Amino acid sequence: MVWRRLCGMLLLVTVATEAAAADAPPPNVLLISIDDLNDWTGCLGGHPQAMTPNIDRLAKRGTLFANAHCQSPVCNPSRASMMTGRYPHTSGVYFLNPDLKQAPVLKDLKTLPEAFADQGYLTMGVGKIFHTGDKRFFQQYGGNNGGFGPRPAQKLSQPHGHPLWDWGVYPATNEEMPDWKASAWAAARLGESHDQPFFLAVGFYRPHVPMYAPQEWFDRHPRAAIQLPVVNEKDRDDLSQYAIDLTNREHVSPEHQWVQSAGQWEHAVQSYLASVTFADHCVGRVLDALDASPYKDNTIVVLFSDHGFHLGEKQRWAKRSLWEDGTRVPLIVSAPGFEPGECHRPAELIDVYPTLLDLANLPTDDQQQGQSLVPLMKNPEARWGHPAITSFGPGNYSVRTTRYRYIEYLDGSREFYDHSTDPHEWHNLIDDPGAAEAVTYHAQRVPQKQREVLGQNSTGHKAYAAANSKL
Ligand SMILES: [Ca+2]
Ligand SMILES: [Ca+2]
Repeated sequence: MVWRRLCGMLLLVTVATEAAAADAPPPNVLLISIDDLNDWTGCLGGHPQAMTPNIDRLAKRGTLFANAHCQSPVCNPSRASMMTGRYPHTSGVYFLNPDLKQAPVLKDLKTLPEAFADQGYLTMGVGKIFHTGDKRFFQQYGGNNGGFGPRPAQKLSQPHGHPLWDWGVYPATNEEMPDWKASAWAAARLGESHDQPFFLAVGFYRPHVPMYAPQEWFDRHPRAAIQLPVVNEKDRDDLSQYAIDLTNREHVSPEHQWVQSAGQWEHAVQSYLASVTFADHCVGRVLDALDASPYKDNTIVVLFSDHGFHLGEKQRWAKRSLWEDGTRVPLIVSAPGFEPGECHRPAELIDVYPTLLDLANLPTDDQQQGQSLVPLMKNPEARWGHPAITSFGPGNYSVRTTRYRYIEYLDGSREFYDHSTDPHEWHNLIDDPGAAEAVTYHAQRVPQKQREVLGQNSTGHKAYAAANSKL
């Protein structure tokens, strides 16, 4: 009898605990990825004509990490790192291949959506979240809907070079754009009733090349009024030949000299701005669907881009650099119960995984190499001893702190920039006696253990080999 009464009491306690948990349902997660978006957003101010009203409104309701950086300035390693919580120098995935499942260090790890699935979440994805093969990682996957999108029979603006490297007005309608379809798919999922918490990831392909978008997005950025990025013609004079080779040789992006002489600089900048505004509009369609849903007040929203992009700065184009233009990314985290804010402490994309575990009250993972950003969401001025580390092949590292950037290359050449006086990183202070102490502090934060390069033959592998061939 006593035993039966005890069982009855235990049952009551269990029921009561479950009822309490049901009162505070676990938060949903909406993860929004934008491919190759640098700091040309309204909220980051990287270009005075950037027009991103939807990203800006998300920034106003969350924490804008205004000093956030990728772990690699290339899609595949950046995303493999973020989605597993391991740095490229830990995994050996430094460049466009191999896939994370081919890397011995990563292949058995739970990726971010899989970690949520393990905890009872419904995981859904659409578009580009991982570099490729997204459907492996989600319970429901809405497809890539044509990836980089439809292309005209003939290139519009750059007749030579890589098939994706082009820009201009194309196609005629928004409905033909894969990002439009992805936003519709995500909006439909947000319009459904789910009986478990969800993790929904939406990956947009623009502004990645080809920088094509319908006419209406170009109309928002008239070419005649386009402002070019500020370029200092003497900028490269204080760089090593290795730094120039690493970031220019064997690349598939156009030479800056060609872009200028062909009269295409304004057009390419316009096309990037138009592509960004289009992608932002697709972000808005998803945010509108969230706001119209019952999930509005119980969903964590994270928006990020996988790396930066040069449009002529340092007289070069595209990604694959360790400079601010190559590493700085938008990163916004909006979560129920947190005050909006702006944080200038260095944040890393690798921090997103542990941050989301923390915000969703899921078990922490000690093997994660990033840090939960929750302390900075509570207090953006909090002390923070974690610089942002970016690599581009073993031996090539950038260390970004609140004020400075330190770069160290495989050949031993180094750079040091003070962002409080030099936001464009024009003046290399590495030999400035006044900077010596700060240089030492940063140099000590360069990773000491690093894996060999995995994979072969991608643009990054080739640029790395070309720079190293002169050593
Ligand atoms: Ca990318
Ligand atoms: Ca310089």
